[in-house]
Amino acid sequence: MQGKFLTIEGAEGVGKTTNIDFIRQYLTSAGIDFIATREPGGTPLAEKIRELLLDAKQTAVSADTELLMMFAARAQHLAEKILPALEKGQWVICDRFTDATYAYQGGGRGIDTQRIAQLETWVQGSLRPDLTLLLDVPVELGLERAGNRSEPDRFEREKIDFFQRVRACYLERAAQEPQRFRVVDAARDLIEVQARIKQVLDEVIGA
Ligand code: T5A
Repeated sequence: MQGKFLTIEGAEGVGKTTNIDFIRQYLTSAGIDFIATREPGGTPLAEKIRELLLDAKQTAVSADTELLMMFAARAQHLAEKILPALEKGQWVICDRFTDATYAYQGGGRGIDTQRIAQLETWVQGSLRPDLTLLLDVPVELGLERAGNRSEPDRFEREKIDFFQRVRACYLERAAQEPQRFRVVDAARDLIEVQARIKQVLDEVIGA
């Protein structure tokens, strides 16, 4: 049986890493065989592409270069890790996937959605996530949470209106595909956020 493909999305500092730890614990205790991975990255080559993409010293990256590097990393990640796991029946929990490309390179950088869709079909064929958890917080709160951690990477150096466009694009995609997306109000206390995530996972396991 093919495993399930779950992606976790949201703008900066929404709590993906924190809540993926919770999802790992939940799936382990439910006896589900899974791998957890991330984008950009997830394999040695794709992690090298990630380093280049996030490097704050790379100040002259064109939007198209950024887009193609995201999909280059994704093609490797799919071939080497995601597809083999799904074929073995494992669940794949992925911290960001192609919705992030629509949100950041499409909404944020202004690249035409049709061009992203062409690359999506080329690289993924018909593969789409079974379920996408969109963690949503007001941009200011997300940046404040992210800012408390480490030096800003190349994306985190963007201005607030870039992240407003990213968030708007995510919410628009969620509204367009309500069967696939579950939007979680991640501005709430962690305990409430995780109760909602548990509800969603119970629903998926029960399905
Ligand atoms: N990107 C990626 C693209 O542009 N296109 C693409 O196609 C893809 C795949 C790297 C960058 O790549 C871009 C987008 C990104 O800019 P990333 O590393 O996943 O991707 O990006 P980040 O958003 O920077 O991920 P982070 O790991 O930095 O943030 P998280 O995981 O969302 O947040 P987390 O869990 O570290 O939480 C931040 C802080 O908030 C606290 C946590 O304890 C932590 O201190 N927190 C809460 N506090 C109070 N209440 C809650 N409910 C809380 N939840 C978390």
